[in-house]
Amino acid sequence: MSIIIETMRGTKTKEVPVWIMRQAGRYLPEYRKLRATLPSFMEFCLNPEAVSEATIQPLKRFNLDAAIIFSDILVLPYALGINVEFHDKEGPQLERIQGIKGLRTDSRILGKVNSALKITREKMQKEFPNKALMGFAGAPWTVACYMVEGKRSRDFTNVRKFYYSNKQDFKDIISILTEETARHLINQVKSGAQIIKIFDSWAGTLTPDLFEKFVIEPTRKIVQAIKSEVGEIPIIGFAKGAGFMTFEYAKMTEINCVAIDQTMKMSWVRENLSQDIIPQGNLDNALLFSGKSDIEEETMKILDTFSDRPFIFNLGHGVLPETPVESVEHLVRVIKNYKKCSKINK
Ligand code: 1CP
Repeated sequence: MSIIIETMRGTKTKEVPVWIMRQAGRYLPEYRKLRATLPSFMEFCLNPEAVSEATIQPLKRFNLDAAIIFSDILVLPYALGINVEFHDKEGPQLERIQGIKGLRTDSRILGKVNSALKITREKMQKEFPNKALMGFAGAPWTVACYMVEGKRSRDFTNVRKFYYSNKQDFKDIISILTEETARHLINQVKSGAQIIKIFDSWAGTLTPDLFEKFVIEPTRKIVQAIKSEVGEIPIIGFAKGAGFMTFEYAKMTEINCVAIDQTMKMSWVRENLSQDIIPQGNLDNALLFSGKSDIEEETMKILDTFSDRPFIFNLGHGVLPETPVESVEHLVRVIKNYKKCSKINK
């Protein structure tokens, strides 16, 4: 069994498991080459062969313990009939919505993600039998942010304004997204995903009350729906920017593992996170632009904090497009040599 799944079940494994958010993507030359073979990012995401190749690319280079299916959180709104385009500089551009009228589900679109998972799982069983395949989706709040705002934003103030002036419409959007996200994730598990991750990248823009309503409550429903349909499956939740609300989020949603961003102090996480929840994180993604000794020092600090507790190493947020590949290589080496080093140090 993969050590990342063992860890998520509460076992302290000899090696610390590691994977990296956005581990497939523009910092890899082989990804840029593959991406250039398809005209748009959405066409790329809906091409199961290309997706499968992009998913496996980082496993070929680095000793990572999991692959995450190459897709995007905005494939779901696209499947609901919303026009979504990705532009290099401005980021994603979506047709804006003000309610749920006209939303419909095109299951053929999400079916492409499932086909990609099936192909990838088969390949991994042959080539990387000890590594796990992860499926994912955006959480309802974060996906609603893009659907209502139509593009990225620093703090999605317009979306909060929209909620306060159109409460029922916004609640309807969240409720449709909760149902569709649960279904999308259940289908991913049925297609071969062994771990699920739920990305709530904009969770940190909400007041504690709205955080309970739009982050905790929908995520809890999604986790329950998945577990009642497919049984016990490890689920990672990431409520980026949640700060002290992270602990309530982890407990109330019943996720197995909580991803921690780089703003949190790991000793505080260690003290406050209940023992049955596995922490994951939280190296600053920008640190990969520093020298090898800095990377090593900061990585060791995180590893030492959790040296006697199940823990998954990751960055605090996705790897940045210009990140030197050698830094990622070095990072993974430091993590994988950790036990050996600590023995030498003793
Ligand atoms: O052509 C390109 O390379 C486009 C860049 C790109 C990539 C590589 C986008 C557009 N999405 C992705 C892939 C992606 N997105 C993955 C799979 C790759 C991997 O992890 O190995 C995943 C898991 C995501 C998830 C995602 N998309 C999130 C949640 C995680 C996070 O980073 O916070 C979010 C918020 C998005 C929206 C999105 N899609 C793309 C961009 C540039 C963005 C961010 C927009 C913004 O800044 O608000």
